[in-house]
Amino acid sequence: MNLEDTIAAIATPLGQSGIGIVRVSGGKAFPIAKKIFRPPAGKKINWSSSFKIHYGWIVDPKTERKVDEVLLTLMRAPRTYTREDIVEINCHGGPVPLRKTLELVLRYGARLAEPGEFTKRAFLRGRIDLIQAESVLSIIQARTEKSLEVALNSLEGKLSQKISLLKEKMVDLLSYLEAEIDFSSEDLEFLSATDKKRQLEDLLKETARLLENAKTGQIYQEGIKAAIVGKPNVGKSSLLNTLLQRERAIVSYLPGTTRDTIEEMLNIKGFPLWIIDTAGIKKTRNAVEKEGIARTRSKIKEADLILLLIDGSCPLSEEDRSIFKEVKEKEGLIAINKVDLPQKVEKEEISSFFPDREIIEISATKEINIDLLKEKIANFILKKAAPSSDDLLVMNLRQKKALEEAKKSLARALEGADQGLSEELIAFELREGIKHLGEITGEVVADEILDRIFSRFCIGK
Ligand SMILES: Nc1nc2c(ncn2[C@@H]2O[C@H](COP(=O)(O)OP(=O)(O)OP(=O)(O)O)[C@@H](O)[C@H]2O)c(=O)[nH]1
Ligand SMILES: [Mg+2]
Repeated sequence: MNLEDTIAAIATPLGQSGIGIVRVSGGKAFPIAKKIFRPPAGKKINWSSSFKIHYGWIVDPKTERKVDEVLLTLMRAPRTYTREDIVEINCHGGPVPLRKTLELVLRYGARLAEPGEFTKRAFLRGRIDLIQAESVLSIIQARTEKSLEVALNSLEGKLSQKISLLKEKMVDLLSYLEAEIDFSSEDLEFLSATDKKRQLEDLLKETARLLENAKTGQIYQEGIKAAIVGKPNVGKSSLLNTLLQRERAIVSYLPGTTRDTIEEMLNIKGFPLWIIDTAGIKKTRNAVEKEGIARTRSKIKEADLILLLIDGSCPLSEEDRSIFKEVKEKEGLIAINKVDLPQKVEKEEISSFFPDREIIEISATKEINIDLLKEKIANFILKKAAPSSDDLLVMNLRQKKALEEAKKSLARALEGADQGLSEELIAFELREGIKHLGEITGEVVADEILDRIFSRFCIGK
């Protein structure tokens, strides 16, 4: 990627919309705009102005034919998204005016931007660090208000600050160790052995806390998975439909209707909840049903929460009992469905099997106690994602892995200090830890990793 190029892209989705934006960034952005933009007759544009919006037309300079009526925004470096000159052209939101305008921009010296290249430039030019760059993607992909909140925290630099602070402390400690190594012949001690250990312990604790906090943030961002599980015909698909308020899954009076698992997102108090409808578990020789039930079992493993559904209108069967055993180890809620019908189910037996679990009585089709069920699910999530006094932070897998590596280095350094190993060894581990923290913010990061990160962005961002 050449930073000297001027890049351009359509920054809005292609389709019919109110407006669509062509974005241009780089040294040639203003000269290109001058070439293809015409203000209304008699008006002049002050091209050295910045953050000004101008009304006019995009024209093809070869023929002076009008391409679109636009608003042109001029933004001068360095106070821009990429720290380069940026021109944004607000066209009418149709694919033809947008493509035609982009074509002209490319003809006069820009090249098409790669996915995420605008944000990559913001990072490479030092306006934001890698955490902030990645948070831009999280903001675009946020599913609920809570997901957005944690992504915005990262964009603001709250996670970056925490990581930098941790790193500074490690660098401080490292400098003491290095001084001792340099002056080892003079037998100088800059920091007592106890102080070193204490500092390492503190650093380790802080790292662990950050990781813990990020786990909560992850629930805010990615949500949790809840699988509706039960024997055939208890009303699992009906419950899914009622929760979603639309007829997503096929419901029928025939047992064994659902064959494949269905996964949909529900916003519960701002948390994304992935709700999974599964095939009813039973003994079968039918190959398709067997496959469906195998999928149910793998979803049970994957799920954070099992919503065990029991049909209240009939007595418990062996099928119910064997499902009880299958889900006993997983966290979950129990709901007795079809309370609108005469009840035959043995509630006592269920409570004696699950002594710590509350049982909710619902009707999926008559919509009885559905809000209560949602409330219980929300409580379950809140218990898992206990808000801490700190800012909510979230890390993606890449960031988390690097922080975990840093934690391992710190743990080894502490172990070394405990065993009275040489300063060199402890210093080595600290240096490793610092390197891993640098990977998170992007100070030391390989090109392939950067490419991988930004390729997930859309073009024009
Ligand atoms: N009366 C009553 N009938 C219900 C209720 N919930 C579901 N049903 C009926 O029970 C039958 C089975 O419902 P489904 O939602 O298809 O059951 P399922 O658990 O998904 O069944 P499988 O996909 O076969 O495992 C249908 O006839 C539903 O209309 C309820 O709350 N009350
Ligand atoms: Mg079903």
